[in-house]
Amino acid sequence: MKTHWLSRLLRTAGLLAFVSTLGVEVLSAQTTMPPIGTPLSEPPEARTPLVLRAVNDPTSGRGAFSFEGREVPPVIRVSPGQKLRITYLNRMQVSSGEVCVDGPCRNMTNLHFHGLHVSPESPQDDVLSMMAMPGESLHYTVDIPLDQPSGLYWYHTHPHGESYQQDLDGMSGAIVVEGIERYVPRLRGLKEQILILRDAELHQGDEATKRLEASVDIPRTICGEAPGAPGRIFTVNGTVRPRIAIAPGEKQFWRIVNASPDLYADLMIDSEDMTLVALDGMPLGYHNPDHPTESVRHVLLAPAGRLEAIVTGPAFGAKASLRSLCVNTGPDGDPNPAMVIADLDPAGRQDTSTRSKQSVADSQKTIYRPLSSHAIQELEKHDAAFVVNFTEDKKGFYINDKKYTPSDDPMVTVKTGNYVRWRVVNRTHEIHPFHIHQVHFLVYGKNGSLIRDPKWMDTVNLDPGQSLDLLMDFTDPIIRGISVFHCHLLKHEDKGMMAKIRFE
Ligand SMILES: [Cu+2]
Repeated sequence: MKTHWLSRLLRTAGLLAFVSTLGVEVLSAQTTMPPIGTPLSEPPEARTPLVLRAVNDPTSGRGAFSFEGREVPPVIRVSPGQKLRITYLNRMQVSSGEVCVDGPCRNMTNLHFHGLHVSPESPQDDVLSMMAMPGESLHYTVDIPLDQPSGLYWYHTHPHGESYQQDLDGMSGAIVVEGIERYVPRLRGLKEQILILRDAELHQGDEATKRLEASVDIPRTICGEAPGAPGRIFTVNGTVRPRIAIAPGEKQFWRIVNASPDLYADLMIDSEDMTLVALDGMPLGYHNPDHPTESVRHVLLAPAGRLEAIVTGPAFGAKASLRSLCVNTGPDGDPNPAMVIADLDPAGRQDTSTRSKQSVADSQKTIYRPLSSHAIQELEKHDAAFVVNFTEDKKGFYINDKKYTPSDDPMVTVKTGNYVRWRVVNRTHEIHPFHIHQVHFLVYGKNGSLIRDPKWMDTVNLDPGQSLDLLMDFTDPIIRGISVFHCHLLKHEDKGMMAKIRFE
């Protein structure tokens, strides 16, 4: 987990190599991180078509997305039924200064559109055959279906063996599929805040780390069973602990993506419950038209998870923060302490220009896909059609005793057109988030018992020893071809906790 000394050495070496090849791609150096308490910055927005570059930051050597000349990944806004066109240029260095699981990173890259119900074949959400080496380019044309649930999705790179480092470096961004106001009309006119959680690395023993830990109020006592000191804290849109302007009593629509490769966020606002509107991009109302919102105290967001909720500004003088509670990652896990993520600022100045965004999707028909409890009961009568076992040992991470390699055949073949029951079992001593590309699933059973309030997700956490029963939505005939499911702790994915699935 900790940055290896070799990594730092190679990073420096890579930087020198890059300096000697300057002129290939002109870059502006990434500015240093803004101080604590800086107002939340809003990422730039992009609409299709767009050009995204993968580059190495000239100062740190880290991988980064460059958009319109700045190293700030855009929020991509699309409407259901649109084609998302992205030209993705790999302008990273040939020799990397960073270390991936099998040695120096090769700086190969591609894009995954996490949560979108689109084809896994080129030129769409294909992370297997689409791969750009430095100097190469990829051209994505992704058909967003008309019935894509309106909500928050995200894009990130997905080259097997290098996903972790690129994601940790911040090669990710949010995607908004517009039209969620159709499910919850009172969202219209609310100020929207998009919060992208990424990581700042801690290096134990140095003064800067002590200051960073103190600045986000990490308790001195160890939480959970994982040994050692924490290796990360969260940033929001690139800042440690920003202030978010929200007037007393004001309602805002917060859309939060956990883009960290391995930190969990158990999110809570200390002054109030949040009104949950969507999880993992799926509006609650999409399957449950009678209950489009739900009051929640805290929500666990595994790496890759998203939460969309209405938040109310605290009274003047009241202190309120968005914080993550301690997550017990298990005895073999990594420390995931409680920390403050952002402060709510009732006196903050607001930019009112971003309120009430109108989109084509507002006038589209609202699609509902309720699944009756009778239908669910019928599906529950059958045994699981497929069982995913997560295991690990000192040599690697496995699904059903198999360590992934790119030349693998699919581990499982499914016929599209049906809901199918799967079971996922965690046979390790640490937590793992299960994710499958292109598909949402209903998490309806835990350790053999029914969950009272099942939720549709695309990434779900499993505690050590736990089994979850999932109703996989394989009904969409668009999803044909070979795709993957994996642990979304990306270091585990890089080390083999992934498998292929063939959709027929
Ligand atoms: Cu894992």
